Amino acid sequence: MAEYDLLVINGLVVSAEDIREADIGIKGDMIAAVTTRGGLDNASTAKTINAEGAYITPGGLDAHVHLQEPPLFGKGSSADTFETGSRSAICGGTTTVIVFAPQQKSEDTLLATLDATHAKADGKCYSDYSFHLLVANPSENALAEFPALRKAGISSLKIYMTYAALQLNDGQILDVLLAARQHGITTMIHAENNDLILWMTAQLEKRKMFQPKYHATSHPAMAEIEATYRAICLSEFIDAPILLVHISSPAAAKHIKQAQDRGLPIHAETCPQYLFLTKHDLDKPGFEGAKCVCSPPPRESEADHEGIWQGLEDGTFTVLSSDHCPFLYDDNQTGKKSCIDDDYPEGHFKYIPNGCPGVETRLPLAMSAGRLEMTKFVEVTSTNAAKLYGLYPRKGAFVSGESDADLVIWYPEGKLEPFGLKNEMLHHNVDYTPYEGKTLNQWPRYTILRGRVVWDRDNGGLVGKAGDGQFLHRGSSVLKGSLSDEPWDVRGF
Ligand code: DUC
Ligand code: ZN
Ligand code: ZN
Repeated sequence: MAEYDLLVINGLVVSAEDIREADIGIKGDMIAAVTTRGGLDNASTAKTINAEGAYITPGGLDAHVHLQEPPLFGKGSSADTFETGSRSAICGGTTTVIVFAPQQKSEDTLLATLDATHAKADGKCYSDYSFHLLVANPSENALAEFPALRKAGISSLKIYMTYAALQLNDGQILDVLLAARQHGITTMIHAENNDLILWMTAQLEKRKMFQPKYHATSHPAMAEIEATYRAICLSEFIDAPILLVHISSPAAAKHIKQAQDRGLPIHAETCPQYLFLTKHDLDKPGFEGAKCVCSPPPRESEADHEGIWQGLEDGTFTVLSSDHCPFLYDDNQTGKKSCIDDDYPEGHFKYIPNGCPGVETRLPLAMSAGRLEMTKFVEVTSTNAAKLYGLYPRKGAFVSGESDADLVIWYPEGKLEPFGLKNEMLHHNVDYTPYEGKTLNQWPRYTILRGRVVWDRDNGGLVGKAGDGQFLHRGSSVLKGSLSDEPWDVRGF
């Protein structure tokens, strides 16, 4: 029997720390050896991929993905199932997705939500996967389930400061932060000021301004700035680590950086829509702008993009996730057009389902932009998410004997002709991409999931299968957590 199942030789192996000319030996699901170039020349193997001149990065870890969700943000429901969304992920180099398991406000339990989400995903996924619990009702019973969630391999949850169906008040946020701190859970926070959004929406309605572009007007940067700062204050008060999701505004990022510089456990996420889209994309002819409606919305201009890139470069942003939140465009029941009815024959921005697809395009867009150092690219698209969400070094790394053999092999520089992105090239179940026509010069040549080639762009494309993906039981974050080991105590104030 061969020593290795697969060798990947002659590549440039990139980790979050360095780039090395190295050869990789894979046995079963795992990385079994990483040697200097030529170090595996005499090894026996079932198969070899010669990656001459190509970067090899750890499989992408997309920690912000919505699949098979019921209506939460307006009337729309997810266009992607666990099957189609995870299929799209691997075709774009993402081997692990962490998907939301949404509790409804009417529900008093999180464990039932977790079970129901397992039932949707079981046996269906092309990529590995886990869940963040989305807590809409932090009742006593729900909070008491946190230890059981940890036992079930869940170490993160998301809460919202906006949306009627999901919003928690500040007292409820404190309850969640305290319980999360006690049980080593990371709290992800959607930070926008709900009242400011409602007030701006009323101003626009008075003036009969209903077009998709007014979604951006109704969600101004100030709503994000205020709520981000408030979330940081609440986190500091409890001494509980948080991750601020989908940050779009450089001014909000400044609050985050200041908090980080003070040593607080504040982590942050941004997304490609805040690097490649602006609010002008919501002002396309007719209803087309609805394709780019998401919250927070893309901001003003390239100066905002620049601020976000800088936040990635200087470490303000821990992760670059997709916030893949897929809705069909041309569908008036579950999609973007569900906001068109007799009252609003041309639609109303406040009823447009919030979200854009992007799980497949996240890595190619960031790679093609060529803006990040390769080590930084790996850090923010894979390694840091693995560290924060309790999957390191199984994911996000090439540690022999410890890491799963999840790899992306890119095209050697100059080997892929630049091309215009078309939705028909993608593998999601959505009838558009917000990045239609964008010129890309990179795409994964191969995606390898636990040692098996699942995407072979030049030879069959998608070669993985539904069911290849496994549920990942997650442990604790290894990034900065609570500053004190002592329990939070009211007598400390
Ligand atoms: N928040 C998300 O994280 N995704 C889609 C909509 C939203 O508000
Ligand atoms: Zn959100
Ligand atoms: Zn989201």
